[in-house]
Amino acid sequence: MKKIILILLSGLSYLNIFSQIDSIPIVKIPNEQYAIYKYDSTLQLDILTYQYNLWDIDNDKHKDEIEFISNGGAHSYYHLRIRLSSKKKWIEFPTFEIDLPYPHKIKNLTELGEMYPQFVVYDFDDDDLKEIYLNLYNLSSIPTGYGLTSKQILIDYEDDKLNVIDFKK
Ligand SMILES: [Ca+2]
Ligand SMILES: [Ca+2]
Repeated sequence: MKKIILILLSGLSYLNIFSQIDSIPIVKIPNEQYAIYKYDSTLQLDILTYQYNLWDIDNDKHKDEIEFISNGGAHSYYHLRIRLSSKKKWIEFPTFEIDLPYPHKIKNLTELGEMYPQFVVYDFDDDDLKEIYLNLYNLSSIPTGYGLTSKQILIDYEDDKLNVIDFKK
């Protein structure tokens, strides 16, 4: 009888532990107001995606869409894609990966060397148009095919297209 009571009690405390775990608040997603989950049929997972519709990169007075899509891994990193309002077509940058896809506001260029942000939208060349700066996370290699020599890059809209160039101070 004693044994049965003990088993019952331990069962109850087991349940109790679970109800406590249940009540622990889930860790908040950073920059939550820009985050959505999108189902990826290849990975068969809901994938965290950051959607920004805040800046006019192609200077047509309409905001452009900038997305960072998670790889779904334990340490998530996110690749970039952009849809300019003037083009209506997604431009994919599958090899441009960062792990902190949150826009970092800077007041001047020296902050880039002090804070090491990964994603900044700013007018870097004083032409009254904003460029996209990325400090790529890619661990082992610089993405090929763009003529890059650095992981600090600028995506600059010029001559009716997005140009990817090395970031130079
Ligand atoms: Ca635009
Ligand atoms: Ca500019």
